Amino acid sequence: MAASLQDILNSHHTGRPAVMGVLNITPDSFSDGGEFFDAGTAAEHAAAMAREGADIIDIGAESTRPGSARVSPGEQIARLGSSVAAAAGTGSLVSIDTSSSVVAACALEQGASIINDISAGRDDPEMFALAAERGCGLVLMHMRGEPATMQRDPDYRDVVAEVRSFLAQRIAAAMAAGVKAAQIIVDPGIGFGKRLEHNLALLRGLAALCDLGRPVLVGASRKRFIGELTNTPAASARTLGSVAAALYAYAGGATILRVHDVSATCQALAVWRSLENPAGF
Ligand code: HH2
Repeated sequence: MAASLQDILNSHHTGRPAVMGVLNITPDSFSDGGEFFDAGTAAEHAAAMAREGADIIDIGAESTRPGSARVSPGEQIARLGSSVAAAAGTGSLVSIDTSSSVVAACALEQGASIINDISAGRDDPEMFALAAERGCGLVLMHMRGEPATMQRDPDYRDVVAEVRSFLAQRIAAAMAAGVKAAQIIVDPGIGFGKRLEHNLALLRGLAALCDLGRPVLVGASRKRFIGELTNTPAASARTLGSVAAALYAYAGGATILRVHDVSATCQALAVWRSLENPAGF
């Protein structure tokens, strides 16, 4: 059975993994750009991911791949059309991947229950007030710089400590604006202003982020570091590497896994969890 919002927000206590399936309604996403750009195809893909076991469908109308340009709130809303309502009708939860409070408010009206803000409330000063008022889930993600510039020679002294301290600060800022701790999910932002070694260090160091006391979301699926490690240039051919990264992240404490390949990830998690919990069998 698909998880409730409360299940997701408590998943760091229960250890129940939640699979978040990606639905990009964009012409240019690195992983699946253009594939789901019309309303009918988007709704079908949402329904397919729900059937495959997605607890959450994460809908975005702005690509955030390195070098991508911004998309205005009006254009994001136009691209979304009725896809949030269609995805909410599948029985999965819906998260809206946007840094704009106007787009987020529109998606919440249509049935979304989580705001996935890759800017962690830095792009739009109204975002925290909206999340506070609506009591929805709120993903705060780490990003160095902006998508347009973030891969220009990113450097850290201690990437895990710096990401942890950034997320702690953003939790404090959200709470100062009235968001409850219990609404918040944190995310190290794999691939956002990070080189290969930074991504690997963060995946190895998830315990430090779990220590913030909130569920940890990891989005490693099809990302460039998997291509670099395996010499797989085509993002769509990175499923097996993505599943390995998702399992490793789950074993390291992440309970929300943002993935393109829902069925493969759910199958891998089912086997992993059965092996981990002999009492259940
Ligand atoms: N990654 C992407 C987009 N949104 N949100 C969170 N919380 N965490 C992530 O790691 C994350 C995210 C990038 O992946 P994708 O949506 O496939 O590509 P694009 O940004 O090009 O649409």
